[in-house]
Amino acid sequence: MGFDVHATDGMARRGTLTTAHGTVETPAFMPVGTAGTVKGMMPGSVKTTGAQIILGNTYHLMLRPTAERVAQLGGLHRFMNWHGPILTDSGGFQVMSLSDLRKMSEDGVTFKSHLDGKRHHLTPERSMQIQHLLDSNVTMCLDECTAFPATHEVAEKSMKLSMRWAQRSRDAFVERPGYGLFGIVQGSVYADLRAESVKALTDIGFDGYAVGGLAVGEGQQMMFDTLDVTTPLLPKDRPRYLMGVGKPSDIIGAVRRGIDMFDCVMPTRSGRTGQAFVRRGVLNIRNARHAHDDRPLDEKCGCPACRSYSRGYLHHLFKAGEMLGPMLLTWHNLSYYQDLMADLRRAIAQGCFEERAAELEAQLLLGDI
Ligand code: PRF
Ligand code: ZN
Repeated sequence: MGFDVHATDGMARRGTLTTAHGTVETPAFMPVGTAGTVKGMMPGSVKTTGAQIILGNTYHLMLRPTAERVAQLGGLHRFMNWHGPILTDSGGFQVMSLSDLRKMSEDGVTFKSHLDGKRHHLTPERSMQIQHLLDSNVTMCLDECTAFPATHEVAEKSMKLSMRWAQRSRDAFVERPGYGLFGIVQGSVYADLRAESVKALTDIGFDGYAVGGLAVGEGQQMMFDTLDVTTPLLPKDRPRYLMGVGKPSDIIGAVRRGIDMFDCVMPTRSGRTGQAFVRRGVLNIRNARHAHDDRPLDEKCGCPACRSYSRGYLHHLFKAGEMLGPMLLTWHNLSYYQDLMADLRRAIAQGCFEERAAELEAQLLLGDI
């Protein structure tokens, strides 16, 4: 797997990630396709928004339809008809947030499926095997996302377990051209633990480095402060991925601090409930003030929801419980996120990142009219 940095502006980087299924321009946003689908979107439509890579989940796919079934049906790309790059999360984070009766041990995590209550055991080795069966281009190490808040002692123990699992993940990962394995930095909000985690991972050596354990309730300022003591320690020639982030302002602030990749359910999940991201912030299309509004969601957006439909119509779809409403808002929100990333990439390439970032941040604070 290749990664080239084409331009830098301050700490912000403009790069290209090369995989067996195509290239990804960074900074990049990965739409979440948890269960083998970006909810409410056909893969061709996801591509139309500008997405070049999507995220899949070990946890969901191992439970249903199982990794072996996906492999038998030609791998995740063919199974879901997305032929571009795919990154998969390793499962640990989703086990902690979704499953019942979790039990951590040195070996791995035992849990009961949220679907049928069946017991499963996930180890670093099994997570590598599952992501291999899925044919994931970017495999993530199995880690433990330390809950927030955590004492220094608890965060240290948790980070050290994740580092031992990172070594086991590295040992079990089957290398292939155009495929890669990312390590995940943990250590909660403690600078010394983050530094120790970076050292442990860079000693092992990975194709990319994720920052995990953030966006778990610490707030934007503490997340930025933690990035400030983490990204400067990461190798400059490898991609950096901030897991599960975030709001548009989180993304702008993290790109400013040297992050190259993001994923978040926010544009898809909030689209399904009627929340739309627009240049001046967020709006809820279910609000009565939109009922008689003939304007598009966002004048500056070229997506189908904005090109062909009024806010009044989208409001009607949500009030009537029509499935086209969530579909159109998902399409719009993903387009918005991809437009934002393209805007940031252009600004970095042109050497005007700070000016553009400040403009975008100011616009977000205006509020929708
Ligand atoms: N680890 C993994 N996946 C994640 C996280 C993590 O820490 C987060 C934290 N925001 C989101 N997704 N493996
Ligand atoms: Zn739109």
